[in-house]
Parts: sequence; structure tokens; C-alpha cells
Amino acid sequence: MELMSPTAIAGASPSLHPCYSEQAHRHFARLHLAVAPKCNIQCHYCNRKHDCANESRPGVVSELLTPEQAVQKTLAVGSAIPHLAVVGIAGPGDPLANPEAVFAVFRALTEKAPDLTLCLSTNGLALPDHIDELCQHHVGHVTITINCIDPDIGAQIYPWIVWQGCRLRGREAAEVLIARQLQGLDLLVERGVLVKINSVLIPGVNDQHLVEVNRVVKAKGAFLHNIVPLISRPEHGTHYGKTGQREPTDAELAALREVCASEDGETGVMKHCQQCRADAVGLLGQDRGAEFTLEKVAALSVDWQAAIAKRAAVRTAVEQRLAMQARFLQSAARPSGTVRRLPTSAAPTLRVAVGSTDGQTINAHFGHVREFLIYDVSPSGAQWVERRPLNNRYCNGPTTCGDGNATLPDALEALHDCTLLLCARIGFEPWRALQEAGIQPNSEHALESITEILPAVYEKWRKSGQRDATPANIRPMAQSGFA
Ligand code: CLF
Ligand code: SF4
Repeated sequence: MELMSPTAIAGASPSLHPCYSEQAHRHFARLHLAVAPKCNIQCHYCNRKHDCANESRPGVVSELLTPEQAVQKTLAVGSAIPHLAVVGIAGPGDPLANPEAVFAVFRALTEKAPDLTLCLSTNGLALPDHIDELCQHHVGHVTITINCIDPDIGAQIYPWIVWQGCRLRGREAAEVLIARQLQGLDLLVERGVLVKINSVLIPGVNDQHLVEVNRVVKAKGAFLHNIVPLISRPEHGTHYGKTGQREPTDAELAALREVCASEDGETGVMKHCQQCRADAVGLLGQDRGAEFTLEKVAALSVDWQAAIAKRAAVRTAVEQRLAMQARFLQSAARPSGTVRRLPTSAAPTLRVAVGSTDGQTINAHFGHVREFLIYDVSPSGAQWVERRPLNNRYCNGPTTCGDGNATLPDALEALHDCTLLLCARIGFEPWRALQEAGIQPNSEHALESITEILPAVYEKWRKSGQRDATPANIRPMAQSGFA
């Protein structure tokens, strides 16, 4: 069967979607519309008093919306937040168990906010029945929560489903659900929809099995696999919470993601999921929902046509910035023809980590970086090596470094082979810890151009007699990719 290109569906583009692109999540916001209260299955990690655990963290949805209210809210948020790019429906129940409300919203938004990417998250049971309608509404991004492909495991996760008017239980229920999920995945991929698979990692239930799930969904053409940790606390009142099913540790989650990411294939592994509420508003990790309650939205006057133009301008500006950054990284990664191969003993390479959010200037506060840009610098110039993501930011507070001690090891690990760290600001505690680890922090060049400052920094380091370099950090040119 010939597969359609992913761009066959208008709106199916990962580059503007904060969940589908790690880069996009720094620039573009999403809005969740809570118009779907009903569900057609039961998961042991959900009790329907809370947000859908597929796409949210515990906490009741503040307000359920009618389709009209949802459209009004979208127009208000889209006017106030010009970097809004995606509107998703992710609960608090299953969107496709509430198809009338969901498609009424999508229909209205096609007219009044045609630039916004539409997104939906489902357990997949009803998915095969709605493929045409999803495509008609240009829903280019769909998430299916697939926790297993083995019905015996499924029977431990789903006590029942409602299928064709009957309540099925145990293995039989899981068998039907899994078959429908995989069928839905096939149909969406055929239509060029970008499908993300969410899997809830449940220790002792599907932890050993999710690598197989990853292999199967990858083979079927899923765009992204997002493995999220089970949230299971007694106070949530879920079956798992009440029966003491434990949550996975960070190490277990990271190890599984690592195994899945190392498999050769096209399905990426999402690592920046925030397990959002089903009524979340703003950038991932932010929740500006309180600014857009029904009462506040009703009081706003919105010019939705002007808002479309404003969003287009923001998008163009971000795209230009990203393109510039990509060009910069590409050129930095390819040394020019003038690069000389120098005797190894004469030209040690200085490995430098840079905190930058735009790839051009040293503009990031150490405590806020989510990744470091790594360069090897020598007399021949700077060679970009890679991005090093951080699992946790050192600082989670808006203005202070808070209790970052728990996350400092992540940063030290990410910087283990670097001699120098350039960032815009850094607190005293991490400064000292980095120095003790043999990494010299430097915030003297805040807001200066990375390309311009790296050669100067290298020269200074050489003249200083490479005092800060540890032997492991001094690598001969021939090993640094110039050969
Ligand atoms: Fe929402 Fe989900 Fe669409 Fe994103 S969330 S419906 S794909 S717009 Fe994103 Fe939130 Fe993780 Fe979901 S960070 S929980 S993956
Ligand atoms: Fe809850 Fe979502 Fe599972 Fe339905 S599919 S039971 S809403 S977690």
C-alpha cells in the first residue's frame, strides 16, 4: 500500500507543534479545550474525577466547556497569546467518546482560526470510525494512548470497555481495544496524519513490554513515542492509587526512553512531555488557565481577524530566527576549507558548553537552560558538536535558583567533558560546584555573539596556560572531527 506523505493533511507539520518538536515547544503555545467529559473505557489509573491521565496530571478540570464556550475561549486565548499554535482536545474523558462536541469545535475553528493546528488525543477505541471526519477537519496530529499490545497485559490495565453497546471485561476488552488502536494508527498513517503514541509506564505491568510496543508502533509509522510515568497516589482515588501500584522512578523512565531511542528507526522518543492538564493554556510547562476562565473570557472583546494576522507575524519571526539558527549551526558544524590540520601536540581543542536559547548569543541563565550547545574550539575555529539536553533545569523558580541541588548532577553529567561554560548568568552555588568539577563557568560575555566570542575565549585560555583544562579535556585535533 502506498503511504501518503505526512504533509498530505493540511496542518500536519511538526515544526510548529510544541509536543511534536522539542524546538517548537520553546516558542509556541498550546491550548486544551475541555469539551469531552465522557469516556468509553476504564483505565486503572483514572477515576474520571480527574483529568485524563493520558494527557494530564492530576487535578480536576477547572471548567467543562460547551462547544460555543470552547470556541470563544480559543479566540480569546489566540488574541492574547500570539504565539499560540495548537488547539488540542485531550479530555477530561475521551474526545472520540464525545464526537459531536469535538467536531463542532473543530468545524467552528476551521472558519475563525484556520491558522491554528488542530490536535486530538484518544484512547483509540472509537478512532477507526472517525478517520474521515478528522481528516476533513484537517486534524493533522493525533495521539493514541497505547499501553500494551498484549491483551493479557491489557487486562491488568483496563477493567472494562464499552464496545457496540456492550460492556466487555478483562482480556476480551483489551483485545478489542488494542486491535482498534492499531487499526486507527494504520489508517491515520495512511492518510498522512502525524501520530504520536503515548504509553503510560506502569512498573511490574508493562515496563518490560513497552520496548515491544515501541518496535510495533515504529514499524507502523508512528511519528513519535511518548512514554510517560504512571501517576498513582492514594489521594487520587484511582484503582492503582488505592491498591498501592507504585509509580516508576525517574531512572526507570530514563532507562526505558533510552532503550527506545537507541533503536534504529524513524519514531522519535518524546522527552519534554509535561503531562498537561486537559484544560492547559500556554507554553508546555506553563499553565495560564486562570487568566482565561469562562467569566474572564466572556468579558473580553476579541478581534479574531486581527489576531490571525498577529499570530502570523509571530510565526514568521520565529521561523526566521530558527532558520538563522539552523544556518549558523550548519556552518559551524562544517569547518571552512581554510581549516588546517595542526600537529596534535600544538593544538589542543577546548570543549566549550554554551547556554543559548537562540543559537546565536550567550543569552541563557545557567539555572534556566534546558540544553547546552557544545563546541570544540581550536586555532582553526569553532566546530559545533551537538546539543546536550538536560532532564531537569537547575532552577525552577522564576527569579531564583531555588533548590537546584537535586538537579545539579544532571548538569555536571551533561558538562562532564567541557572545560568552559559560557552563560549569561550563574549563581554562586552552581559556580562553585562546576569549578570543583573542573568546569570553569564564565558569564562575562552575556548577550555577545557565540561565533565572535569563541575564538577570543580560546586565545585567552591558551595564553592563561590552559590552567583550567583537565587532561581529559585536551584532545588532539585529529580526534575532534577535523581530520
Ligand atoms: Fe495537547 Fe497532546 Fe496535542 Fe500536545 S499535550 S493533545 S499532543 S497539544 Fe503534549 Fe501535554 Fe505531553 Fe500531551 S506535553 S501531555 S504530549
Ligand atoms: Fe480516563 Fe482517559 Fe482512560 Fe478514559 S481513556 S479512563 S478518560 S485515562
